[in-house]
Amino acid sequence: MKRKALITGIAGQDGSYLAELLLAKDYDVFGMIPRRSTPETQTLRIEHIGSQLHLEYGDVLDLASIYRVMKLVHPDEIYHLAAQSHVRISFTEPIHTTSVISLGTLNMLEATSEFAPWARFYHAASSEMYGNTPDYPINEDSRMIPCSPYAAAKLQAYHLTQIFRVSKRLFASNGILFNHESPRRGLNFVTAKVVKGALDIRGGRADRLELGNLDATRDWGHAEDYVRAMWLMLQAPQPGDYVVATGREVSVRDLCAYVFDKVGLGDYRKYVVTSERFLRPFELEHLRGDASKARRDLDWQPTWTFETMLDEMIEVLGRRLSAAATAD
Ligand code: F7E
Repeated sequence: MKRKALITGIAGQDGSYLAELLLAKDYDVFGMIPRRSTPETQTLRIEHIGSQLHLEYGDVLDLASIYRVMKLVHPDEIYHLAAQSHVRISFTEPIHTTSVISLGTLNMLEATSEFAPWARFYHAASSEMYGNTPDYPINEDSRMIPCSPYAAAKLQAYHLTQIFRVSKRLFASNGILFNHESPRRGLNFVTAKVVKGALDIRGGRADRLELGNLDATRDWGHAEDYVRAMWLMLQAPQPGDYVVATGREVSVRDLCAYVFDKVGLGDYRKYVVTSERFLRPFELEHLRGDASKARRDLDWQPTWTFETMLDEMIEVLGRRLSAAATAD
């Protein structure tokens, strides 16, 4: 019998890589997709996978729809990735962000304990939960001091996952993933924005790039490596919480320097300007993770570096942009 996996947020960056990984491991893969006003673009990241995927309409805020999907699928593993995942936007849409993340996770946990209590449950927690913690580099025991509505909601969902682990005896794990990127990254996250911005300038479609805080640092890995960690967490003998990170910290400024040089534009300072619009009302300044526990207990380690990840983004986005320019 094939194992069955249910993924919420399957149409996002991580959902698409995870679906590919699970199909390669011979799972039956089901995805829960919310009805949106732009169905034409909603499944772009998973279109290439085709009919191997089973997609069902369902929304994490609609408990009845989750019940229906759970009863239909009878999943062995549940990967709960759905969220409003943009930190700055969580300041402008705090109630929506909090509902989708906190209540959405509670709904998924309730539905799991009601209809699939045998299933192994993965919750996509986030390094944002640590905020500007003084405990550095960050591991599972570092203090969590969230500094955005997004982070506060993730912290609640993280605790709910732990509470269901104990009170309902669910096999429920939290993956505390640090930033992870790829050519499938949304264009309003900083890595993809910088890569696209530099390519647009090189192609004559723009003459400058507006960014926010250039001094922030992040621990950036590749989404393909990070979805493998999600799967490993659900194969472990016991549920738990795991930091997933590379251990290397790079500033937005150095990200710009690398990308602008790589595409042949030279010094990024000729093109990058800072704009109030992209500053956050409360910034998380620095993030660097210590993934020793994942290395030790899950035998996980990253295979991509910051540079190889960006090189791939530059190559794939470059091809996509020149195909679009030719189509014009
Ligand atoms: O920002 C700075 C910004 O939006 C990274 C999400 O996946 O990872 C992600 O959250 C840094 C921040 O990601 C711009 O202020 C400067 O310091 O790419 P980002 P994020 O906020 O770190 C965590 C782990 C998640 O869980 C989230 O879901 O870059 N920055 N200028 C900018 N950021 C953006 N987006 N745009 C700028 O113009």
